[in-house]
Amino acid sequence: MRYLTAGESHGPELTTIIDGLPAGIPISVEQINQDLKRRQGGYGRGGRMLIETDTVEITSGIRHGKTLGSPITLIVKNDDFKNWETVMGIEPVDKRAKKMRRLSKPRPGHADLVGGIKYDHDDLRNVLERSSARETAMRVAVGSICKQLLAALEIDVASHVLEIGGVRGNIPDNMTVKEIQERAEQSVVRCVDEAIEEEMKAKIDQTKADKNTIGGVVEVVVGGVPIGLGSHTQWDAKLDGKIAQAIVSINAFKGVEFGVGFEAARLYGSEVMDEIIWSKEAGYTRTSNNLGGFEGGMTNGMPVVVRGVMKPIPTLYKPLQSVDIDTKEVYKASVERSDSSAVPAASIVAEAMVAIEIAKAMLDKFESDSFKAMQIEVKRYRDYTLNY
Ligand code: EPS
Repeated sequence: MRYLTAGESHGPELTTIIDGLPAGIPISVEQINQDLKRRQGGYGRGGRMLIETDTVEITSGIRHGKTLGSPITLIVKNDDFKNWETVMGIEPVDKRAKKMRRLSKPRPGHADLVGGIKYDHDDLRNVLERSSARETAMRVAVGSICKQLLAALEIDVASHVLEIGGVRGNIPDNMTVKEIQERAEQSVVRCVDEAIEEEMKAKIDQTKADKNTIGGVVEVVVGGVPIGLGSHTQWDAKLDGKIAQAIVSINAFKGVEFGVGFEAARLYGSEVMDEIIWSKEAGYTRTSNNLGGFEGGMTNGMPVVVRGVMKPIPTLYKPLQSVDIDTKEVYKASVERSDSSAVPAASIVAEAMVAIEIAKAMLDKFESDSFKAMQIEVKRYRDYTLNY
């Protein structure tokens, strides 16, 4: 399975084509719209989300609620486009119109300056428009389809926020994937630790009042993953490596870890490795899950546990020093409308990205034209691993 996204933040629409899904996957459009809505929410979002009501339009690849095996086209309209028709127009415009909303003062931490130099743009808006996190709406739509495929194969995906601006919550050890998802859904900051929720909100409020932004840590947990997705045999076949790329590709993400992650550097081997046990009912499992469900780049049957680190959004209402590309004079960087924290929304994007990579790994291992055949093959394989 592969997919490409297209679309500018203030252009007419976002578009995606997904290719390579088997025929017969039951798809709920309502579920996709629900996931798009989840991404739009979260405490700390800015004014743009009041303008948009993201809903998907599907123009190919699905008929009567099921995939056809042909490419699926997804469209999400930008409602804000009506305010940007001249600025984002396709046809050439005169000199005066060219200057409208032109960006010449690159914002530190954004793609503006590097993209401008690399692509020789006179207007840095040409970079901003595509590097905007608006594009992640499309990834969430693709992720929603992948989650529906995974759910039909008894694989559940959940996401939550562990930390915002240094305020960190705790997650009880024994929570199931479904419980994590249910608890996160009830929280405006998507935090499963109720004791810390108010503190996170207060941190966001204070940051907004200070005209600043904050980042955080999000976690994705996947349960029901069969043993042996990915492969130890080649560097680029390791599934944890693919997930790492998928996470760091999310706008403003700077790091990724699995299981105990960076903490492993401070622990003894005896404290980190997950001991192996066997039972007739569950087959081979582990006494702990410090390695986040991966050994040798392959899933080991324990829940996949991935965390991503998001830097603060670089667009600040209290702008930092920058240089005007026309005059080379020192200026304060341009102020664009922004969110003070998008960490809760980013957890939904991370959930989608992990779901996409797990779905791709399932499709690689259980390649099939029809979903029914895939389901039979997955069941047969699960029986095999249980009896190994
Ligand atoms: C973004 C800037 C803001 C955010 C946007 C990401 O948009 P605007 O420039 O229109 O105010 O709202 O996020 C979305 C539009 C979205 O759908 O998540 C940026 O510069 O990355």
